[in-house]
Amino acid sequence: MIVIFGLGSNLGDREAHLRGAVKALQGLDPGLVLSSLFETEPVGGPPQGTYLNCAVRLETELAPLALLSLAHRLEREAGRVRSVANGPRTLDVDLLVVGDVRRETPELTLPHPRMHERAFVLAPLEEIAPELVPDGWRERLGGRARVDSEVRRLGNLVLG
Ligand code: PH2
Ligand code: MG
Ligand code: MG
Repeated sequence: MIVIFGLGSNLGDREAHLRGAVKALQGLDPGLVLSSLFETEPVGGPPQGTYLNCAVRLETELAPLALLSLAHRLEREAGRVRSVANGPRTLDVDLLVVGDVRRETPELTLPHPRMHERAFVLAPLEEIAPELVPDGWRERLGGRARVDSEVRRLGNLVLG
């Protein structure tokens, strides 16, 4: 199944945290597709530094809850400490889409319920999986002046 993860970091060596997560996910699918890197203004939460965000697309048959555990493990490995909601974090790994799976359970809702509201998710998603961005959502990326003030494309994450 096609799986999409959204990745974000706004604490410490942001690129290194994202790089570590992408490399670990390459273990699941060496053919993983990585979006550009975006610098984005924080949405919600307390005042905090800007984020680096990107998204990956990969192919795997792992079940949704196994993918969620993997996401949490990667966050722990990056030293993430959970304190305030939407607060600063070394690494955030969000499971956005797992094939055609639709589910709504306390531990996991798919597709991610707020992904269509967030330019920091939509901009990378549009690059790696445009077929998953319905036309109605694409309008959010159309108003360039507004979107450019929230997300700025930096180029590629260097995996080294
Ligand atoms: N993640 C959040 C809350 N706010 N803002 C930006 N720009 N990027 C994020 O990844 C992000 C956020 C909660 O996960
Ligand atoms: Mg998130
Ligand atoms: Mg998260």
